Amino acid sequence: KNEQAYLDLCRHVMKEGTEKSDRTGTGTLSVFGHQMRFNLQEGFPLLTTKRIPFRLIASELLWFIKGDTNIRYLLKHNNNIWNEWAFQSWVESEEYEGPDMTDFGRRSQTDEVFKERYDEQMRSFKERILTEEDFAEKYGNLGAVYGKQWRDWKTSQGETIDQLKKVIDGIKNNPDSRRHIVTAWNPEDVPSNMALPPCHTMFQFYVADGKLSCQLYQRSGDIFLGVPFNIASYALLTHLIAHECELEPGEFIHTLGDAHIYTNHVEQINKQLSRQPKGLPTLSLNKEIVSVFDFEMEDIKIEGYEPHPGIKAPVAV
Ligand code: UFP
Repeated sequence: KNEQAYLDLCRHVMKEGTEKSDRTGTGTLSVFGHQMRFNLQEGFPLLTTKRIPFRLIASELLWFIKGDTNIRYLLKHNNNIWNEWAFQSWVESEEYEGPDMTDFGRRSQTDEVFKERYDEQMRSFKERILTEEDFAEKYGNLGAVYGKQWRDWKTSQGETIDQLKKVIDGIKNNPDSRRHIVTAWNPEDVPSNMALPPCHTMFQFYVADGKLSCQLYQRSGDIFLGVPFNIASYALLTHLIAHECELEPGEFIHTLGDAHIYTNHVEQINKQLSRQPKGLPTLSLNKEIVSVFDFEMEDIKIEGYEPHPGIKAPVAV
């Protein structure tokens, strides 16, 4: 039942979406403004119509929660999802002396010879981030990304605001408040200081009947590749905060701005839609951990996840 909201979105955009060009030049089918609701009491919303790598979602979320903005933490957890952004700053730097890597994202998808060269450079980049502290300090840091805005927002007075901690304190001490908001969209940092202007721009919590719900406003959603990650990530965040606040998880409400299917994902979407959803898995958290800031990967387990196989698709760059 729970996954249906996502499958309905796919069907809706395939049927009603407008053809729209986009930044990447790929082309999309798109709608503006869509809302999905996931009842977290019915299971954990990790899609079963294709395999989603939960481990990557969890380690990325812990990285945000810790306020870390350096890919070193991710690499230590064998998570490569933010590598390209850091790699870009390295290959554009004065110190980089390897082969030309201009437009590496696109070229590595179309040019086999280039791809080999790129893979080699990326391998050595990752190795250096992991083994050389100074190098990681300089080239592993992504700047004003989610972790920074959530935990270490810079004010005009030169102070910092820990939005995540404040919102957790608020949920505990004043649950009825209508101001439980965290924003990642910092106009001052968009776009010059940012690798990618935040896609998940702000979220709000709500407490009623002993349950904690969360609503996310996502300005832009790649329905096939991005959105399934985003659903699981915010569902996990809601569980973690509910755990610390001694509340039950309620609903995750996912509100999308520009919700799009890239034209080169249409075949994959159709394949996914032809599959029968299976039962949702459940999430289990280590009861000995109290604070969300203390969770590590081994404290978070997904149980009963038996999805259909993964479906590959090109990433729009
Ligand atoms: N995107 C997502 N979810 C994310 C993320 C990116 O769907 O968490 F970081 C997609 C949306 C869009 C692209 O297709 O990445 C970002 O491009 P733009 O900034 O032009 O919206």
